[in-house]
Amino acid sequence: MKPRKKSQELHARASRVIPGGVDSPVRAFKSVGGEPPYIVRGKGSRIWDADGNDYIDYVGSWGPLILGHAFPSVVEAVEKANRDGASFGACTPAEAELAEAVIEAFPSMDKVRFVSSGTEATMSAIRLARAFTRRNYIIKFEGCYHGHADSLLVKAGSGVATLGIPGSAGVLDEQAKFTLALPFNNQQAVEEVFHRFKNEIACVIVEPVVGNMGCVAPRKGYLEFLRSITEQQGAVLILDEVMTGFRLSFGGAQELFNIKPDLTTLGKIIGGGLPVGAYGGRAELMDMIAPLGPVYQAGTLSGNPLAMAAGLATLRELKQHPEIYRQLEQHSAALVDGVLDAAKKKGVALTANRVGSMFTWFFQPGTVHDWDTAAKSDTQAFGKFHGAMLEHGIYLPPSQYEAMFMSAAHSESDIQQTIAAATGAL
Ligand code: KE4
Repeated sequence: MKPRKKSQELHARASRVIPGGVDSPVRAFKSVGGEPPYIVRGKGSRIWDADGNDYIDYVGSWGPLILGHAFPSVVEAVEKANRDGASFGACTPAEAELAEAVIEAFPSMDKVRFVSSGTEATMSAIRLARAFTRRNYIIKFEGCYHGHADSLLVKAGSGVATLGIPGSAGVLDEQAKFTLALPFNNQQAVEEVFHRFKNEIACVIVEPVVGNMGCVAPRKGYLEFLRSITEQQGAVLILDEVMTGFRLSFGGAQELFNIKPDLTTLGKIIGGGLPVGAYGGRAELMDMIAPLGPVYQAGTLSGNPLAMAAGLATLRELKQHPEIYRQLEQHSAALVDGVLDAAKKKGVALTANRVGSMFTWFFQPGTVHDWDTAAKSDTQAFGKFHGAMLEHGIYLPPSQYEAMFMSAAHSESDIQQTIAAATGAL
């Protein structure tokens, strides 16, 4: 590993003109310490930094790159589209093509609208749910992240307060109080709030498998419970599959757990590395969206040709090679178990959660099933591990509370190299 001198110079330059030198906070490495490598190239399972160091990458742009970096058919599709013009702000054939592919994979959707980020998707889905139900309150869960719209940057009030409080400066109390932030995997908390706010709750939005407190799976029956109570109470169930869509299976978590939501949000993989988000669901709701109905939502680059081309090429590859999901399962299981074994041999307190190719090692002895248990992790120990793995050429998400991602490009030898590195890093 060469000293990351060029990355340091680049970070000093960026920090003079961009807040924290980053365009998204987690990239600043604040929660693991040290300075971020500046990435100049990716190919397959690897990325290279400005000093010529290469790393086996388990971030994969936070989920989109299920095929690996610079996948040939994705690169070609974007290059071809670009030669015909990057954006028109007009109707183009590729939008319906990608919409049909998404709807075929997600039968809970009659219609889908493309936007340019997961944040736009969840923000729009909540606006639609409020319009459809004519209700104000929304339920989200602590540890789940749905992007940075004001109504979602909210944390749980203390104890009985229940009403949300701002999770960021600049979010008004008046906005936050309509968001009820509850513990994940806790049915009683949801029942109590639906009782207390009878006929006032517009929707429940949930990551069906959480990636944003680290990976946390729903307890058996939990998603079915959310589906039935929202149905009984006339609330909209929004499955935020920005991370899990096309990741956990071609039909996402809703296929894996056989849950039919009213609305689904997507992103990441459907853009193949370019900016795309989407929200979709029953026509009864989606036909309320402008220009058909009273719910306004718009976007200059929504459905742009380059992003559509990247998404279509990615979904085509996944559809033509379903064996990819079996390989992702096998490689992810081998890696997670290999590192757990190494930790056991060294007497390091480590637990892991994994669903398919999303996984997290938590530096603690317990089991992690919600934010409170996740937060018991030793983040210092994680930071040390992260830094040591980086020195061994392994690039992990720079936070204990993020999921890791396996791609179809990761090989057996990548897995073995990573386990060997972890054995030294623990
Ligand atoms: P974006 O606005 O970042 O495209 O999507 C927001 C979002 C919505 N829903 C889920 C389940 C998500 O995971 C995300 C974004 N994920 C994070 C990674 N934990 C993006 C990384 C970042 O913020 O830099």
